[in-house]
Amino acid sequence: DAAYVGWLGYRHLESEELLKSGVTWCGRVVVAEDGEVIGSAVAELMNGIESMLGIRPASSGISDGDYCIALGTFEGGNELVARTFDVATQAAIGPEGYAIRTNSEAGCIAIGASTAAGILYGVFHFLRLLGTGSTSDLESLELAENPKNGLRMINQWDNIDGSIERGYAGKSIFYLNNEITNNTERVRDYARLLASTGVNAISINNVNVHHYETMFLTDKYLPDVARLADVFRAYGIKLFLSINFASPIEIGGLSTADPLDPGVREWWVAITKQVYAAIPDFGGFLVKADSENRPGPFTYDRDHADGANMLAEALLPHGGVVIWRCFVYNCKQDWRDRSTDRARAAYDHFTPQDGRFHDNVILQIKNGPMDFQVREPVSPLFGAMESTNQMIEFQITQEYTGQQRHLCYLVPQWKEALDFETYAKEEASSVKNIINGSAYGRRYGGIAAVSNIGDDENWTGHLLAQANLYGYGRLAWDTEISAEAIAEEWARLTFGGEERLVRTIVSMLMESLSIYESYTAPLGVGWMVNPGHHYGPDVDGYEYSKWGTYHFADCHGIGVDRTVQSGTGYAGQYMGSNAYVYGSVERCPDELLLFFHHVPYTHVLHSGSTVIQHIYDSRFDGAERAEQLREDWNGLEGTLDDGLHRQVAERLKEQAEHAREWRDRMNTYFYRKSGIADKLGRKIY
Ligand code: BDP
Repeated sequence: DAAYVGWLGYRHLESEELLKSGVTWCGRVVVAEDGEVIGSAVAELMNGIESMLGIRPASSGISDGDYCIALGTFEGGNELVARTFDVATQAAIGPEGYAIRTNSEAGCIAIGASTAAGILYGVFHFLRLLGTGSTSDLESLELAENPKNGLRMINQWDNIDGSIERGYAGKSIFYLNNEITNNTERVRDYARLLASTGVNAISINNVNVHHYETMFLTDKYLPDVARLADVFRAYGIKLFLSINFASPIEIGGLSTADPLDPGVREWWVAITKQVYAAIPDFGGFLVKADSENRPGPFTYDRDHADGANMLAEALLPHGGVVIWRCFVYNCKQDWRDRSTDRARAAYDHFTPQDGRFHDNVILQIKNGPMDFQVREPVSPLFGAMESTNQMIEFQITQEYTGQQRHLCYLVPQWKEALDFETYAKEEASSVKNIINGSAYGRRYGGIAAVSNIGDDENWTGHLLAQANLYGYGRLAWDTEISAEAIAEEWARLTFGGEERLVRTIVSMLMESLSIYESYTAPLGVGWMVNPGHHYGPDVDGYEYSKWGTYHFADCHGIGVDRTVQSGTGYAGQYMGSNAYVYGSVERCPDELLLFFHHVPYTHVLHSGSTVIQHIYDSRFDGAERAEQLREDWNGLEGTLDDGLHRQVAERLKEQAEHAREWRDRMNTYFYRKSGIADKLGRKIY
């Protein structure tokens, strides 16, 4: 099924020229090494070539003198590879990188790397070149790539009962009825999809670890976890587990989980050893502690460095890492004291501990200080801990961005976060330089993101939401590619190269985030969603609850004062001119105004419009543009598979309806609060 194979459908090539060149060069695959990952690479290459070019390549250990593709590690004994890449090229290729070069003299296209994983990524790159038609012939290929980030990770929020926390595409592909799946076929297909984009790590269970998942560390589940690790290993992907900080109590029979208690520490050492006995290349632990009712070191009056270091010591002898989440805040607070502003929490908790975390601890920080809203400023924690490994966490699953019922291509949002200048140093200190470790010379770093897949036939519920999964992996590999280039690659690979089709899909994707933002939460307001499930508008749903999420709308104005002078002081957590810009009502960019400032409805924006008029305009405009998305897609009928067309058309129809609901609920609310009419006299329901 076309939706199931996604961007790995390897559609038959349309360009005659490329087809001809492909048939010339791809008749034989020469590979001198074996091993699981190389095996995956070769299988993928053979299948991809067969499907795109219509020829099944021969495969052999040495060349027969005719044109071929030669694969191998530089030292792996493939003579064609060894002689195609000079010493300098070889030296420039890191552990997961690769080089691809057409060597006309030797009659081969060589894909060389220093490891098997590099070969796998090189093969996927080569197949992508063919599939996107971004090269017209294969005569003169010459390229080399290394990933920009060490860890390129996916976090599953799957539970052992088969449900997925914040999942919008069916049930888990990993679990069913408290058992780990036997359907490794589907897991393998997922591993292929991920590896093709460059992902190299996965945590397979929800960060909220409940009783059964706590037992993943025990004999009850460990053999099955190891089976999953086997599947991922063949695609260069390391397996991680989310752990329960209270495991020593829950499954160890101890009376405490105090990280400084010697018995607790020994328990972690022993259980970790057991995990490595089952999975020798196990990645490590992902931890959500002292957050949203999860246990953690605070119970014992210890801090997060104490907790993380205890686990780090258990993992160190095996080469594992602790990924410690910074999503730590008090979810039972009220707005009594300004210093309890939820936006401040991660920075306030973690910066004082800089330098105390062991070298194999990485702090995983959500892109924004709150929780994956459509618009948030970038977390001020990035760059603020010089002696600590940091990585960024994105949410591919569209919890607050339309739950895969609305189209919302998130790559532009992630890109903006990665490009954000922190001013932590004089130069090269944008978020991407912090998290890749280069700014402070840190050993570990990277990106993680919460997956958006389930057991729906098309993986992501909304077919076009596949672009977010694809885009995430590509961006994690290369933070420099543009969101648009990624969208185009994805569209070509998934739907073929028909120009109008590609253009339309790319432009729909590129518009979608701004459309969603404009009918839901313009000006950085956030949180006006239904509490609990987070879908659809609710004007005051979170306003009088204790989750720390407020908009403070009254009859005079709206927004949260986070300035140092009169507000929560959050704006002061930023460095350099960021603090100044965000702290100033005049300078703060319009799209974040209400995140940082409480202003009257009549406040005039940089755009020249007032806040209240912008609230109306953007909702009217957003709802109209959502309708336009639907029409654009409808105009594509007949240019792609009917079934695929229909499933997206249905979602876009629902989106257009719900966008109108957003418009009407929000506009009515603000009209009643403010008493100020729409300048254009449009009907507000
Ligand atoms: C929030 C989700 C919640 C997660 C939490 C987290 O609503 O389900 O458990 O984030 O990241 O976005 O831990």
